[in-house]
Amino acid sequence: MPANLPPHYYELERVFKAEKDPKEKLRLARELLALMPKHKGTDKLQAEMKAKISKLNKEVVSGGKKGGAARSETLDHVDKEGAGQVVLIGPPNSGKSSLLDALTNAKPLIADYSYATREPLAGMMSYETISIQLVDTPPISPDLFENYMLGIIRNADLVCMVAGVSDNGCAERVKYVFDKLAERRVILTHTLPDEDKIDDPSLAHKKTIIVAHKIYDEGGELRSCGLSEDYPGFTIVGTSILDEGTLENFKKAIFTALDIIRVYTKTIGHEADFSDPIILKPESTVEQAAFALHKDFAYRFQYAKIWGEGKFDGQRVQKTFVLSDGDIIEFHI
Ligand SMILES: Nc1nc2c(ncn2[C@@H]2O[C@H](COP(=O)(O)OP(=O)(O)O)[C@@H](O)[C@H]2O)c(=O)[nH]1
Ligand SMILES: [Mg+2]
Repeated sequence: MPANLPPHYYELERVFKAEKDPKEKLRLARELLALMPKHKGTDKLQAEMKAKISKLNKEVVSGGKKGGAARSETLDHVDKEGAGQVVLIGPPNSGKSSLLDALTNAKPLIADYSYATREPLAGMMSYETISIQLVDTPPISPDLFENYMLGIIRNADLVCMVAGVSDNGCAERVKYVFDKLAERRVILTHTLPDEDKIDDPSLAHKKTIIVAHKIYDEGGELRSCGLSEDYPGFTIVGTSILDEGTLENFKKAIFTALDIIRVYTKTIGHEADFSDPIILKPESTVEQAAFALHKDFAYRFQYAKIWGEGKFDGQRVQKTFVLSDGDIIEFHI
């Protein structure tokens, strides 16, 4: 039986074979396995790739030292929680840890010296009816680049590039981060390209917003460092730890950039449950909402009733009905 591998599999395989860094090689191996169609024709190929993954995993965990002490943590991956995972990256001292501290329950080390943050640290941020996960990270600069940052960024749903606009050399420091990541095949972009227009599958395009942090310098003067001229098209949100309103704007900008909708459920004869919405991509249908809730639900589905803006209360709809943010849905099975 032929394997019928997708054309970009071979491209990615070439990149995989040439890659020397075991962590990146491991990530590429997992990607290749995910790309393989799962049928009899690829059984052998799948088994071989799984064996490679297992070998690379051992190598990464032992830090490349044969027989060396195994490190329990893998820094290149943070388990996702909540409605989306947002990674805060940027040059040293720009205020990444201060933002995590101000917006979540996490307690990072904040310091006026560079390189205080040594490892990724996650915290949960509440936004209206949902929680969004923020991940603080070590800086990216000519003096420090942690390879695991590539894994962290590739896994995230959204990147926030935190620029300290009252820091000396802000523009160059931010440019360094964009360039360094591009050199490692991670492209920070304001709009994701259509999947069928991506020529090089080894590139990861990551949706990014820019945070113009420390908009007030120590003298209270309003600052900027030319970000809107240097990065046209990007959402740029001005923030300061000292100004609660700017932090609220930042939360809203994150929610908007995540590009998700919240759909609430209600059971027949009860009020809607606003505590735990189903998180979906925009333009999702009632069927996709049912599927996200439970596979069985989607199969047994008869019809649904919808409440929301621009609908009649309790309007009866079929599974192809397209949902909007804030809709309430009652499944009838
Ligand atoms: N003026 C001003 N300083 C800030 C602000 N946020 C953080 N800082 C200071 O900037 C320095 C670096 O902050 P930190 O959060 O550790 O930066 P990180 O290295 O990017 O994690 C600390 O001295 C903070 O007190 C802000 O909004 N305005
Ligand atoms: Mg920090």
